Amino acid sequence: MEDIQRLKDEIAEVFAEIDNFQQTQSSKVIQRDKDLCTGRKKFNMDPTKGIQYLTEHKVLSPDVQEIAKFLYKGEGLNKTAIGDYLGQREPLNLQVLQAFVECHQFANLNLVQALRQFLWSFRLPGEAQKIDRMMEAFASWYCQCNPGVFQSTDTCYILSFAVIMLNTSLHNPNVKDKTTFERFVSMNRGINDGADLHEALLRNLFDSIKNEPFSIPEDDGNDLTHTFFNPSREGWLLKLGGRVKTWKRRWFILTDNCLYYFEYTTDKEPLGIIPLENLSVRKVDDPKKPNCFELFNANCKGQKIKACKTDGDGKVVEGKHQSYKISAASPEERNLWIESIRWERKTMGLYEGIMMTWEEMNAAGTSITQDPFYDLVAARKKKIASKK
Ligand code: 4IP
Repeated sequence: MEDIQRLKDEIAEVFAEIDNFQQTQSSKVIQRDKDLCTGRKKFNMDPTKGIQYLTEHKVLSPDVQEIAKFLYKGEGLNKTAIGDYLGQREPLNLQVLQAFVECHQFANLNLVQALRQFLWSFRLPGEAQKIDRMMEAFASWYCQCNPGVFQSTDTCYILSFAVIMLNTSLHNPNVKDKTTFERFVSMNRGINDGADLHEALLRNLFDSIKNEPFSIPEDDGNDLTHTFFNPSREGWLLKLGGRVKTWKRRWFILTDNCLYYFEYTTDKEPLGIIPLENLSVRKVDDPKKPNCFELFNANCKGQKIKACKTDGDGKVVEGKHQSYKISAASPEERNLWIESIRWERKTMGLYEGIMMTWEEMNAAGTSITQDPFYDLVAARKKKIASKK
């Protein structure tokens, strides 16, 4: 009898241990899920801090390949944040960029198919140097996966830009003069280390873009904190009211093709949001304030501009402006704002944004332009020309 009781006790003990073990295991899983969720949120607000958090909490190994795979999978990650992380110049980020590019399988894909894959996996940042690094990494990996297609990485790099520009030309309704196949061919003369690429190859790429534009990853856009991270320009400006013409000092942030204004720099919620789509910007004079510029809708004069603002009770309402008159502290600042707004309009998403055609680039010659894409491609063309 005693033996049986002892056996029963032992069995009960083992069950209790199993129970305990299962509980610990499941609470570990729950904790890990929580950490992963927090890490993703942090990443979307500040990618570097997010990765740091995930590795510190052992959800992610600090290994370059693991980080790259995590970004490539991209579950729950904002594609703008991924682009931002990959574009940074720190040694770790550069290594992750390389490993991230190598997660893509480009073998036996034509350049357009590879670009579709690549440009879908993150959102290209607006800064020229970052785009340059990413496109360079792309071109070199494409060439490694497809040896013999191009004479050099530079050829692949230039053709990738040409294809992105072609996409703009064929699918952006604002571009009236659509690039023909003949023009596409002449745009790409001599880029294969002095020689021409096969017309059949160019035809293939041309038709592919014509039949289907690039898809641009859209972020949910709900996360305003992230939107204001890394703006194109920010600063104090004076804004004239819509119906009641009072000048208000507001903190302006230009990002993601929108102009936001706040009462204080530290405010999380803006007082107003002006989407720049369809708007133009120009210098104007005002009898009361110096250095003014104006946002207006050139196509629908006299109509209200689509914008939103918070009213006195904090409710979001439609804006009432037919134009936004804004005054800067100096003529230099005004010019910088005008240029930045124009540039923001142009580079929105890059794909829509490269408005300058190849002919315009060539016509601009060596003169300094406002267009960083011009400089990127021009530098490569020069490099190729010097090899001849
Ligand atoms: C207000 O004047 C402010 O100038 C508001 O600017 C402006 O809204 C209002 O325009 C204008 O009536 P008072 O404060 O003197 O009443 P802010 O929101 O920056 O405070 P906007 O649309 O410019 O934000 P209307 O159009 O809402 O009247």
